[in-house]
Amino acid sequence: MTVQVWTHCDIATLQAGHAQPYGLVADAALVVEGGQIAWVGPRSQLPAGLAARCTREHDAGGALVTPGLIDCHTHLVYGGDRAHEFELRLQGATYEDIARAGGGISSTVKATRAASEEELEAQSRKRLQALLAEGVTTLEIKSGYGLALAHERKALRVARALGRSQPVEVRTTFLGAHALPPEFAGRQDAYVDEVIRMLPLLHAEGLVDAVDAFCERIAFSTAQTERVFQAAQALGLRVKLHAEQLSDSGGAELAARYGALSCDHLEWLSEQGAAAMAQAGSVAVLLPGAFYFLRETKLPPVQLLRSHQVPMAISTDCNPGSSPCTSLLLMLNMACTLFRLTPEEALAGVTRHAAQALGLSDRGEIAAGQRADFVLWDVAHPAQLAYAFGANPRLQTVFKGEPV
Ligand code: DI6
Ligand code: FE
Repeated sequence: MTVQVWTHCDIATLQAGHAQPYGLVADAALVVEGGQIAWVGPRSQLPAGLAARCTREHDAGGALVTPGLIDCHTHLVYGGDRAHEFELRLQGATYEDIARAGGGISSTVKATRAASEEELEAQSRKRLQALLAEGVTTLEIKSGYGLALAHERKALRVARALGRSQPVEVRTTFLGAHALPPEFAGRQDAYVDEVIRMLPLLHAEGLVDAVDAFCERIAFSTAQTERVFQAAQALGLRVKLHAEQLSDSGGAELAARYGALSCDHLEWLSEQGAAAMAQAGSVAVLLPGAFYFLRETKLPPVQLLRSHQVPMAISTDCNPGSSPCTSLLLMLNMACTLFRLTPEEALAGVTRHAAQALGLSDRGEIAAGQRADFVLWDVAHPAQLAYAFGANPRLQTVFKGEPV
């Protein structure tokens, strides 16, 4: 087996509990064997026996190395776009007005249903490639624009196919309870029954890694969300929730009771919600792109999350309605400028805490035993990744030990 070593680099390991900010190791060496990290530390301390076994040496040219970036909340697979609604909102309509008038998510449902699997994959691949160009090595993709068995299946199959054809690992989430499809107008509970019927069928086809719902006054109630969670639990699937984005519905407390991997958005999160998340070990996924694009003014309670020691992740929420964004680096910047995270918190939010939000313990840090997913950057200090916006200083991505 080839043993590879990278030298002439500084490494932001992001290891939890490391003595240095960002888990920084200066003048480091990184040894990779069989797609996994075998050793990381100061080059001067590289064991001679291990150095002798290295068959491939990479000069990183003074780059900064971080873990591969993880985008833990996306709706990347969809048809069409919603630029027209953007125009309407600029004329004064709100996101909720448009949703209530039958636009919003419903218009993307129409376009997604109309697209063939091939068309959907071609459109979605472009968005994925933009994320990969910035060093993303793992991402989550939700369904939720099909809202009928055949179309939810189509979207999830596209998500899986993208993961097979691109150097990235895709984790899929079934978001059948995203919006009410037109054929169920006025019959919300009947549609929740349908969601519960779809879930085991899609799961049996290997298309579902986790289950999500949109718990909101314009979407599904906590009681309806709970029925979806029970169906997930019966299949042994982990849950997550779009919670307290536009109002405080108590979704975070409900999700915590089901041991949710994460609660996402959270602008309206209450103190009880934060406490419940802390106790359940749920990650808070903050989505500055949606906050920015909808011109929200209510900030997520970052200080509350810190004081309850709830880990914070950051994601693009890539979707056509509230965050048509394919830049996770821009989200790093916005998490700092808009939400006042520190650059170190933001970087942990797209690495270690994003991995936790997906229930993945084998990535998100650079440490022995972790997957060898990492990125070489043309920056001198990790804070520069959050500081410069619109820049892309990526030099190279290494995915499962292979330079891509
Ligand atoms: N919250 C969001 O921000 C996205 N979905 C959700 O539940 C928006 C989806 C859309 O507008 O298409
Ligand atoms: Fe979302």
